[in-house]
Amino acid sequence: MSNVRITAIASSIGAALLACASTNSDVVYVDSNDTLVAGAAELIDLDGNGTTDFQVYYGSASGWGSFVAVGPIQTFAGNGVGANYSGLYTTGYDNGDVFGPDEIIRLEPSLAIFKSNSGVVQGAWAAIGAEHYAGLRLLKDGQFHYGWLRLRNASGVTGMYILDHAYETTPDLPIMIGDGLPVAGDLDGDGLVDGVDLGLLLGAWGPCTSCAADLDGNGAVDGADLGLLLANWG
Ligand SMILES: [Ca+2]
Ligand SMILES: [Ca+2]
Ligand SMILES: [Ca+2]
Repeated sequence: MSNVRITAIASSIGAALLACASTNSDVVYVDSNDTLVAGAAELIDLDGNGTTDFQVYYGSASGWGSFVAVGPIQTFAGNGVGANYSGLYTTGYDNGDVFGPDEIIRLEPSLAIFKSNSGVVQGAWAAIGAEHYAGLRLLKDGQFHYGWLRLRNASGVTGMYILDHAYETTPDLPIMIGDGLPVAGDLDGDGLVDGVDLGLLLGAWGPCTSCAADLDGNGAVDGADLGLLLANWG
């Protein structure tokens, strides 16, 4: 495909979608990429103010086996996590769900996943490869803020990853799960997928290891990556 044709395609798509482009300026996003370590808690400062708000803990207990629990730091009463009715399990939300005051919110840690000594694995993240979002409620300056925390189960209880998290800076406003996520193809991170990003992708065209424009991570910047970029144009 020639660059001229690519530019023509991009221009037409861009013209159609530019009016639909939206930014999530009220949502603050953090890419964390932490691996849970046995016996340790990963600490989450949801609003980035230097004070830890939540923890994700990977531990074990007699009769239960291994578990991963998501919950607030206890000293901050009011912070909570979206959980099922009993509060035992962290609710696993998916991209596009809404988390806000209408959800069941637990003020103590709840289990994202647990593996009993008999090998039974339960929780929203039980399946290998499962990726969901926990809903977080933060009490900040006397008002509630809602956010999300994305967890991936790569290899069972022992292979949980915290990918990223985000929160809505407007108090009392429900957050759409996944809101704030970077858009694939926004290579310069300005919140738009446009001609600048297209230029960066084309400039990196060809075999390329660990480069940002290799959107599907197959070791080359090629037509598949161009398709992903164009799909998110705007
Ligand atoms: Ca904080
Ligand atoms: Ca961009
Ligand atoms: Ca690629």
